[in-house]
Amino acid sequence: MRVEVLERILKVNDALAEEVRAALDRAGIVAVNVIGSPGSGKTALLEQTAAVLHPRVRLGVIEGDIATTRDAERLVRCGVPAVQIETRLVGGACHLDASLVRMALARLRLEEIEVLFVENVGNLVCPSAYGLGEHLRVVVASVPEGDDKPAKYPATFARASAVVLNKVDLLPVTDFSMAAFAESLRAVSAAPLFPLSARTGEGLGGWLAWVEAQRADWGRAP
Ligand SMILES: Nc1nc2c(ncn2[C@@H]2O[C@H](COP(=O)(O)OP(=O)(O)OP(=O)(O)O)[C@@H](O)[C@H]2O)c(=O)[nH]1
Ligand SMILES: [Mg+2]
Repeated sequence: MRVEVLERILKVNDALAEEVRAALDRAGIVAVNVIGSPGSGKTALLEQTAAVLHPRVRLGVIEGDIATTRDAERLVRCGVPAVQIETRLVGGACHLDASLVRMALARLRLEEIEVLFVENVGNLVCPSAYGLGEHLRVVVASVPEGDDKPAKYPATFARASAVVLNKVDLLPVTDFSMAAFAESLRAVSAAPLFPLSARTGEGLGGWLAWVEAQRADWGRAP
């Protein structure tokens, strides 16, 4: 019974996600669902991305959190149009869904956006099952979480279009093995891996080039 209910919820979500994707396609926007554990550095990555790319690449951000508007405020301070979804106002879900994203889209001027990042609620499990109408998924892992995360959360990593490994500035003070992480990722995914530090800026270049390439492939050509 519970399985049937969940399947019905996911089916309704899938239908709404198709609507969202159609609206994004009409607007020529490439949308990226950003998934990762609480504190892995998703917002920090978006801040660094905005600092270099925006407004040459016109970014927009939908922020998902259970509570607070802090992350959207951080992006607004970078000059990026950003809106916050607080799931505590609609039941406290541990992930975004397509209906929430559809509502958030109505608060953005789509004609001013080329690449839309949707930062999901910090969680490495639940967001994986809920499509948001995005074109691409990025998983943001980080060094302090340990090098075994792709092996322990395979479904999330398997659906990634790209994987960011953040906080490489902390490698010297942890027992994190880059080789072990890369090996466990390769067992479930062929997605490109971008090791970087959103704090020092080390390694950001590859990630930024990937974002620009997606804009050219999916959205309006530069
Ligand atoms: N050392 C180090 N700290 C980082 C780096 N990136 C982010 N942080 C720190 O990690 C903490 C969490 O960063 P956020 O960007 O808020 O993480 P988040 O994934 O958006 O968190 P939630 O939205 O709560 O899930 C902050 O204290 C950041 O300053 C990094 O590359 N290196
Ligand atoms: Mg955040």
